[in-house]
Amino acid sequence: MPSPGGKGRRIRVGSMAQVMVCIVMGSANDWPIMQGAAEMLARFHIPYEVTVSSAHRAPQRTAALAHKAARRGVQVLIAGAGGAAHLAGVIAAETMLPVIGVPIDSSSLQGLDALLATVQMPQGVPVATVAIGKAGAANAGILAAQILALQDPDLAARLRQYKAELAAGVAQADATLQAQLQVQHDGSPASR
Ligand code: AIR
Repeated sequence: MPSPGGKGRRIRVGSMAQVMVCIVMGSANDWPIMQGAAEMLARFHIPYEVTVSSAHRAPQRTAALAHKAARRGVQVLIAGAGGAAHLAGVIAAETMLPVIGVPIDSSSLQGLDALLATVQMPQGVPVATVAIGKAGAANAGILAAQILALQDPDLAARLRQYKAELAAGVAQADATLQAQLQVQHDGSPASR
């Protein structure tokens, strides 16, 4: 797994030349959370890139990134930021590509600020906002995969397999729990 890109550089991951998803973070310090999105994209064999841009500290870089994304063949943008998290919204204002926003719990308000800043977009400029933090980052990767799977049957099959594994995990957890409860029940004085 790469570290996030430095000045003007983007780390590109995937065997195909064409990057399909661009992960943007407000700070390199967001990477431990946003890595969850990258891991999901890698799991589904989706070529992606990772870059840092801040809606506040580098507004021109952010706007340029959003403007160029579609021309470069990117199909989905994932934007993660903490605090006054306007990154996803600013990117959504500058592109017609779908934008998924990940609120990062990096501030003293533990991500509630980022959630509200990301989700409360005005009518006309949607951001698909996921949960705060790690689960949200992973879900952003899955949601991007689901969007791309509309045009890619092989990817859709990989997603179906993932969902089947999720369901099997729940069934397995239940079987383990039932076995534990049975042992407890058989060992209790009342059942003897
Ligand atoms: N941030 C950076 N520019 C605008 C915003 N909202 C966010 C980053 C990070 C937090 O501010 O996304 O979660 C703190 O950034 P840093 O670089 O100070 O650690």
